[in-house]
Amino acid sequence: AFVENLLKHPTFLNNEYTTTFIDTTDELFDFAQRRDRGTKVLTYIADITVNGHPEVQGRPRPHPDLKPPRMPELREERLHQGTRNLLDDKGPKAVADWMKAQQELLFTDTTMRDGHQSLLATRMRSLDMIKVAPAYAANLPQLFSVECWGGATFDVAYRFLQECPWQRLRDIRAAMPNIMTQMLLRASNGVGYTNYPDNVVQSFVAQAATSGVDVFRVFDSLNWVENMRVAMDAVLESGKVLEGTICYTGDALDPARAKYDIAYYVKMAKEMEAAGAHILGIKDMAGVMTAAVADKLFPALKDAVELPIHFHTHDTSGAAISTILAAAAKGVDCVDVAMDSLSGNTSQPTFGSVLEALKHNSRASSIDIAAVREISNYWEAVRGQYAAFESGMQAPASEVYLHEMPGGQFTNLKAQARSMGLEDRWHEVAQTYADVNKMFGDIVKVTPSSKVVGDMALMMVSQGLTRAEVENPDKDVSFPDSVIDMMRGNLGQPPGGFPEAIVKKALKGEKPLTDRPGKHLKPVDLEAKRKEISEKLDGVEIDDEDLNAYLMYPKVFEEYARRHEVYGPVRCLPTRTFFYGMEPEEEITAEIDPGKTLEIRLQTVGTVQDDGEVRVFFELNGQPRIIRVPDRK
Ligand code: BTN
Ligand code: 3PY
Ligand code: ZN
Repeated sequence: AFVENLLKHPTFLNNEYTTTFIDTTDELFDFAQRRDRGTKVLTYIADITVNGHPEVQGRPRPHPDLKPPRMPELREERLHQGTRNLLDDKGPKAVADWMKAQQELLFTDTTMRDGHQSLLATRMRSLDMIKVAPAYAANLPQLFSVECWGGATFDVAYRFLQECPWQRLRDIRAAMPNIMTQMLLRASNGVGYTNYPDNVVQSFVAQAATSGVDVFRVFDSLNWVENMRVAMDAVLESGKVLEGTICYTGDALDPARAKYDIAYYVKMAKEMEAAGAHILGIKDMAGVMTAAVADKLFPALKDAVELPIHFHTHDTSGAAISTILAAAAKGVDCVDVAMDSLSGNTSQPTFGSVLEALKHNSRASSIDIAAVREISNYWEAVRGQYAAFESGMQAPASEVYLHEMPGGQFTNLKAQARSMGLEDRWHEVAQTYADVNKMFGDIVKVTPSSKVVGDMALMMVSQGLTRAEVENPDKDVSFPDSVIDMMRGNLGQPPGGFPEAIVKKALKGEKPLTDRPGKHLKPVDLEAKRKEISEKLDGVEIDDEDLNAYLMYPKVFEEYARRHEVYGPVRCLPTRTFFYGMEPEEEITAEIDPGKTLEIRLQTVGTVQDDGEVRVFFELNGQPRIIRVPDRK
């Protein structure tokens, strides 16, 4: 171990050592380093087997007869050229031109991002995605893109899944080299919940492009174009595809809500085109656009801009297919769908069913429906492993037109309500969410503005406060921090600003910002930050991906890195093992590097010793190993 430490030491490697180097360098004797990755992974399995995984405690378990997911057979040995080849060869403008030239409706599959974000609390692990990516490449080369990154997945990967989202991206990219990857980027909020300094946003976008993102869907949570420019310019700079995106809210045909009428969207579409977008994204995050609106909105947009249009919606109402068919009839170029077994309800509409509905239609797709079904069968088995994260939503609900919650928030807010003992008052929460929206001036509700509205609604229901009481200047109300932050202008400005009275009450007279929050944030010294986190982590090397994660989520990244030091590459474990540990006599294999496989057998779990530790007996590649873990139960 000493020699190993010596040979790895930077001073030694750089030939900068002197005769006193060994005597004065304590870390050479730090043999904790010796724990190899196999031992670390065994420590994780032992810990979960003895103590359980806190995230699945008390939740439904996967069915005992659940079969492991099996990747469909690959139909072609040589991959067909896809959109990614076009982007590489001819650039983003050529991709946009190609889209417009297609008669058939194009598709983005969202299963690996919004699908599980909206149905399984974003808990899907990388391994389950990477294993099926070759089948996408071989069997669905006509896909426009695969949305597999961004939104909430970045944070959840580090925070809850103990894995590196960048590695997920690189691995999917490598396994699916002919189809474009797509991410969701919250403009100045990056993949976080608050505005970041401009150079942090720029650095993040550049890294995402380098690590494998091809299409950036950029939106702002208040539809404030000013607040999108830094992120959009960074995408243009990277040479990747910029999907400048408008969030759809309300009912564009309702004269009582004239703020978000057709003219509003047309104006913003022109701003997206002027900002250099290659594609216009229409993001109906709650799934409230009806077919009647699509009939009017899309022709107006097509008239106003030359850009191809990419439509995203959710099926919370059960009516999303009707909107998609209307959009297709009006010339929308591409739509988002999810593989059947991870579609419907708060997720995207059902891929196979949309394909069937388009048969015999002028926009019919050349995608092989049988290939979609086979991949959906794979996802069905994957989904079964995540039973603990199912929301219990049993049916579509027209209530979405009342509350307008984004699909990705709905199940989350419901879980939050449950944890506050408010689950049986859900419909009140929904009504209050709608009231808060009106009180805030009828705003776009999407991460992070949707979280602010949700925080306020939960606070009001739990404290029994009505809208009138909150608005009453004589009643003392203590607002959630997120509300105060938004009223300060830290998420930017909605059209027309926030209502003065509520700003005044929340800020107690403090003056809000009304210009771009990023203008007030100092650029971050990136190399100083790299040094800072490296020192916190006892000198480990921080690469550019790590640095960008630290800039966005300092605490989450640091805690991930510390756990990584103890538990190693747990990403390679099967999902069942990751959440439930192992049974005595069970054997699993885990590929820790390409071609390097660990054969792990759990023999038995000992009893608790006097020191409060449990010994867990394994065989690792045939060699006996004993791992001691504390009993924390
Ligand atoms: C139809 O034929 O049913 C409606 C018109 C389709 C025209 C297609 S839609 C995708 C592509 N983008 C365009 O602007 N025109 C073509
Ligand atoms: C996200 O920002 O994570 C979303 O999915 C918004 O719809
Ligand atoms: Zn969505």
